Amino acid sequence: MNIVITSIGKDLIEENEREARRLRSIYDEAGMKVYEFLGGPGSGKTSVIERLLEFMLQEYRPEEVGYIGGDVATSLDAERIARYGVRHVQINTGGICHLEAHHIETALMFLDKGKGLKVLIIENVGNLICPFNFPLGAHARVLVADVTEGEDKFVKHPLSTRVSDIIVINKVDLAPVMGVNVERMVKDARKLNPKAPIILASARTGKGIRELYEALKAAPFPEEEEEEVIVLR
Ligand SMILES: Nc1nc2c(ncn2[C@@H]2O[C@H](COP(=O)(O)OP(=O)(O)OP(=O)(O)O)[C@@H](O)[C@H]2O)c(=O)[nH]1
Ligand SMILES: [Mg+2]
Repeated sequence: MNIVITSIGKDLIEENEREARRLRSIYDEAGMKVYEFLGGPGSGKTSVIERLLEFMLQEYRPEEVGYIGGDVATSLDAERIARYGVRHVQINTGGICHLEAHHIETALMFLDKGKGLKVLIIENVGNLICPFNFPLGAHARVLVADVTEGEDKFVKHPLSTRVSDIIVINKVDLAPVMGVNVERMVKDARKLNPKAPIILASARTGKGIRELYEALKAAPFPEEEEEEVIVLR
């Protein structure tokens, strides 16, 4: 038997979506590009961001780049990012498994209301489920999955795969040791999300990071058109 649960706190989600739309207009008015990184715990989100910063900082001054990190506890990720000299703030969510739009609004206060920022990177709490239901108004949502999580991650998390604008399959340097069929992962992701660029990457070797940076520059991506429903009476 397979029990399927089809609804989660609709009010909460709708309220967050309203707030996320408001955030998007704040970003746009400020002329700031916002990229959100999501994925399971330890998939390599911070490591990919660190590598990405090496490219970004060839184009932007450190004070033009901001980072907001979400984690249940510690400021370890923000401390890693601080080494790059960019503006940073860590949000500790306590027991909550995702960031919400109003958290970002608060965090922006600590980044001088986002003044002077050209790029803002948000790293969500390591979780492959909840964060995907709570958009933060970003111009691109980047799913970072990795080869050690198991080949079946995309099919087991179809919503996460569908709503992402860019899909990174990280740690490909470990694919041979793990005996993982990366092609199968690409095929599964492609079936669920026909549009998103799928990037094979390794934050360890630097593979795919330039490609990711180029893909981010193309954001924002056209919204998925709502399917028109015609009711015949
Ligand atoms: N071999 C290899 N290791 C990697 C790669 N990317 C990240 N790692 C390692 O994976 C571990 C987790 O990386 P993080 O960047 O902290 O992962 P994260 O997704 O930010 O983790 P949370 O924020 O805790 O969810 C670290 O030990 C990294 O050094 C990669 O491409 N290849
Ligand atoms: Mg991290």
